[in-house]
Formats: sequence, structure tokens, C-alpha cells
Amino acid sequence: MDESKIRAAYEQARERYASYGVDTERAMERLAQVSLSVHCWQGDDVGGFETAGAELAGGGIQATGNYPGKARTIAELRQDLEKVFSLVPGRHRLALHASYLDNSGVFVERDRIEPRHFQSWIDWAKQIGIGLDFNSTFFSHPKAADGFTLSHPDPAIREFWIAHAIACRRIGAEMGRQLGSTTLTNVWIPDGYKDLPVDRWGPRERLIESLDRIFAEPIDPSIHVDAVEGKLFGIGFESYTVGSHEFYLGYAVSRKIWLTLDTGHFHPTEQVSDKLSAVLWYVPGIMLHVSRPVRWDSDHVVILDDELQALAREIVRSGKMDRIRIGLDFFDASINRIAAWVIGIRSTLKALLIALLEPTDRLKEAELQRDYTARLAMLEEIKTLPWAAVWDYYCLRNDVPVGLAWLDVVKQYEREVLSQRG
Ligand code: RNT
Ligand code: ZN
Repeated sequence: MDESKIRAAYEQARERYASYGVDTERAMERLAQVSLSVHCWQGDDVGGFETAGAELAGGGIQATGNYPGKARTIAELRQDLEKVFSLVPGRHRLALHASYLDNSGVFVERDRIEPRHFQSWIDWAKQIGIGLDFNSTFFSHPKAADGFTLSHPDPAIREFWIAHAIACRRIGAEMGRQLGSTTLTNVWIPDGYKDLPVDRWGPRERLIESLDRIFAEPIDPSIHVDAVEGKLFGIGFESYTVGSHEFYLGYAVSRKIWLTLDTGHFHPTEQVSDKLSAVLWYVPGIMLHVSRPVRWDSDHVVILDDELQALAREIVRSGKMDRIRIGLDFFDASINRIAAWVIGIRSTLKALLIALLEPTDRLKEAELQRDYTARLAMLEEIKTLPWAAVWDYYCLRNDVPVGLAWLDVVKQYEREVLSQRG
């Protein structure tokens, strides 16, 4: 696209928005402050690098498709991520899973992992100038094969997973310390039953005990914070999930830790966008796992749909963006994985930009005046304001491809790099 045309379209858009009292420059400045926590696991179908030749993900997590070219090594995953970061505006973070450790080819059990197994990630993050987030990995493991981890009836298995989670907090803290950017370590466990349980109480009681032991050691919140993530159900875990939303909401509130809300983990008509203003009063912060639920799958590539826009509006309107972290959580193995990342990231940023361009004060004013007619009229009218011209200009200003031009870069990368992978 012609640069002068992008600038001209932006100038027109700037004026249109100004007539609503919206400062487009300010909106772009604020968007530049947002760092998404980009999930590493889109790049290799949640495989990880514990053993040569990625394991098939377990614990109700399923990446489907066999699009060629997935990252087989840490070096390949980093190369892919650098490509992704070059195609999206802004400076973002990377969320790692414990199973993405760098063990130099020597297997290390999960209860034995140490910060040194992530030192090469930390060095790489420092080199490219990004922060890191972390996740303990409670799935795709023989000790999780029967569907229970931290709530397992066998104390020895619980001990194993508790040790894993404690190790992960220490690793997360080390990431935050070395990078000078607060690392959030997230706990999600698959625990649950396929069919109707008799005892719904025991596993939850055991989970509380395990979590309390995991979080016992205090860590300076300026370098590291903890979060827990609930879920409604998983494939093969349809009847009962130990760590349900209510369970973790209560846990996070009572223990003063962050709550992770995954947009794919609720009843289909329930919306996470409505939950932010209900929950943030009671927890130190909310971590979002932005995803796209489609029927029984919770992890389709994020697109600019109504719910993503509603979520972005609520984040921006809250005025509390420092206490809401935006992580991504999707995995699609049926399309080019770099493209999947880029589509999800760019869509999330677009949604945030649209929200930042909202004439919120005017809308609130109408609402307070009980002029619901004006409120609805304005909400409909602003949907078609030229936000895309601001987005294009923002990409141009940030030296990343404008419009679909990023796809050509991905296709070229596919030809030159991905297609060479066996
Ligand atoms: C699973 C959870 C969890 C995982 C990642 C890989 O349902 O959403 O966050 O997707 O940790
Ligand atoms: Zn998630």
C-alpha cells in the first residue's frame, strides 16, 4: 500500500475521531504501552522440548491438524517467534511452559527443573528485549495420565506435582529478576472426571492443601506474581473439573493472588468481558487467556469477533490496565502456525485500538442522563468510524507490514524455512 495514501487516510480518520472528542495520537500512544503475553505453545502444538520428538499433548488439551513446518527445536521456535514479533506492532512478552525447558538434550524430571534450564530463554529474551511469563506444566506426563495431579488421591503423586509447581515459581521469579519485568506464573491443572463422581469434595480439599503448600514461600511481587486458572470442562473430563471457576475465584480472593480467566473456559453464553468488573475488586490482578471457544473446543485462533471487542472495551474502560494482563492461549495445527500467531495477535491489538478510540466519556454521559436512545445510537455509529485507517497508520509508524502484506512475508518464510523442516 502507498505510504502517502495511508497517511492521508489517517489524517481524515484523525479529524473524524476528533469530532467525537477522541485523540487518535493518544490512543496509539496507549496501545504502544500494551504488552501482550504471547504463548509459546502455538508454535509446536503444545509439544514442548522435554524429550526429542514432541509428545502428544494430554490432559484434555488437543491440537488438531498436521500442517507442515512446526518448530522441532528451541532454536526453531525462537526463530519463528522472532518472525512473529517482526510482523506485529508493539513490544510484547513471551509466555513459556515448563515443558519448554532447555535441558541440553538430557532429560530432567519436572520436579527437578531449575532456573538454569531456562537461562538460555532468559538470555534470548534479554537480547531481543522482551519480558517472560511462565506456566507450570501439569499435562502430557505419565504422572498425569489418570487425570489427576495436585488433587491426586496418592500423596506421592501430589508431592511430585507440588515440587514441580514450587520449582516453577522459583524459575518464574528468576526470569522476573533477571529481566527486570514482573513474571506471572500460571497454574492450570487438568484434574477431573469423565463421568459422574461420587466424591466432589475430596479432590477439592486436596487441591487447596497442595496450592497452599505451593504458594507458602513469599516472593517479591515486583519480580513475580502467581495466578490460578479454572475451567468448566475438558475433553475426557466432561463431568467434573476440580479446579472450576468458583473454586479458583474463592482461592485467589482468599489468598490474594491473581486469577486467570480463559475466554474459552466458560459456558457458551457466559462472557469473560462481563467478569472483569465483577472480579477485579477482590484480587490483585487478572490474567486473561484470550482464546476463541468453538463448540467443545476452547482454543481456536483469536479473531476480531464481538466478544474480543467487548473484552477489549472492558479492559480499556476499567482504567486499570496495570492490573489486567492480556495473555493469548490458542493453538491450531491445521494452518501455518506463524500466521495463526500473527492473526491472533493483530486481532487482539485491533480490538484494543478500537476500544482506545471509543468516545467513552460521551457514552457514559448519555447513560447517566438516562438517554439510552443516544447511547444506542452512538454505539452503533462508532462501529463504522475509520479505525482501520488508524490501525494501518499505526503499523506503518511501527515499521511492520500494513494490511495483508504480512502474509507475503509468512509465505516466503514458509518457502524458505518451514518447508525445509522434516
Ligand atoms: C487449558 C488451559 C491452559 C492451557 C495452556 C497450554 O485448558 O487453557 O491455559 O491451554 O497452559
Ligand atoms: Zn488457558
